[in-house]
Amino acid sequence: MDMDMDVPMHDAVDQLTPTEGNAEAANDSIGDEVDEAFKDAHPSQGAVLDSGKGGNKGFELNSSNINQLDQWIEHLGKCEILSEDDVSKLCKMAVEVLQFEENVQPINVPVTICGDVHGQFHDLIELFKIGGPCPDTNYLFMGDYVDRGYYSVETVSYLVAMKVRYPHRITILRGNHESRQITQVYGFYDECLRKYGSANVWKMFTDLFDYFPITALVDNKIFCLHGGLSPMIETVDQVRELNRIQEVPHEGPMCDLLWSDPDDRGGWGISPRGAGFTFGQDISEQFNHTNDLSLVARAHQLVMEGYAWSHQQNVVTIFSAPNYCYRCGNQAAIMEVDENHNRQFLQYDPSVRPGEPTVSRKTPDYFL
Ligand SMILES: [Mn+2]
Repeated sequence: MDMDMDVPMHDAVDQLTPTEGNAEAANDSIGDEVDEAFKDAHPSQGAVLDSGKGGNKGFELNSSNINQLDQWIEHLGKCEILSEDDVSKLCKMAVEVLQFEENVQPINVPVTICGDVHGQFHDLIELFKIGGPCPDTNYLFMGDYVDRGYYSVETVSYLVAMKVRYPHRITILRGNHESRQITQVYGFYDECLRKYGSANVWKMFTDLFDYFPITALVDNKIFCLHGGLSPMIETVDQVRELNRIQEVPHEGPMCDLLWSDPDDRGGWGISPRGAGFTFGQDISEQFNHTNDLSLVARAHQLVMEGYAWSHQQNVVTIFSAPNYCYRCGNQAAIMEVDENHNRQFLQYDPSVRPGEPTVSRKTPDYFL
């Protein structure tokens, strides 16, 4: 396989409008049950976004729910799913925490910044071994918890439970896969059906995804998001004005923030993904200058070393799913930012799991 660092494998590129084989999978997965779920897919518009500066008013940790959350986290840590009832309780708690977070969630250093996980639960556990356990280490995840891997349910349940248990120690942004439409094509919907026998848990989580913050700002210097920049967004303040509590739109600024990619070509370009844009170094430099930023940190693209700089270090891509899709042979990485804003990348390989497909990174002898 010949893979450039900055270029995702062709067949690993997620597209808004799937073609060929993917379209077939989509048709298989969209049943009546989902149509029912879609009818009331939009949450009530009662969420008050700008009143939460003082903290999470809607949900208070107490000895009772701490105990419950700790039990769930222990259970999920063994890669065992929660009951449907418990997922329902967890998602209700999580809404009460996430609805008070901001579109541009402020974060302090030190923090460890992570990219795509994509249902690779055992590699997420490896990530916490490499980076240190939460809450001892502060974490920022930049989306794409579900789809592709075999354990989307366990992965997103675990991260949401950690978020509710340690709301000031872990931040979970929304990726383009935290969406009703995309999860019906790339695996999470089918996994929920398989593991729970109905789409109820899928609906609970995809309703919850609407509340995830879309960007974060580390010490006012590192702007973090899943995809990239938008031609409709010149300032960070413009992100604060968006109404994010909705399904990821097919176009517009919120869509772009979750879908765009940096590119070697200057200016704005049409994205091969069918959503978002490509943006050049001139765009990144202007955005960082306008907003007094040192860096845009984003995820969303497979990079073989787990991280990759672009645009003369105006943009960094972080990808935290090693051996993506159990076959890409890539390393994963996370980026530690310390109190003095020093950055260090920690790379890691896939965790070894008996009985699951593995791909060696080495070229077999018979190719030489
Ligand atoms: Mn993505």
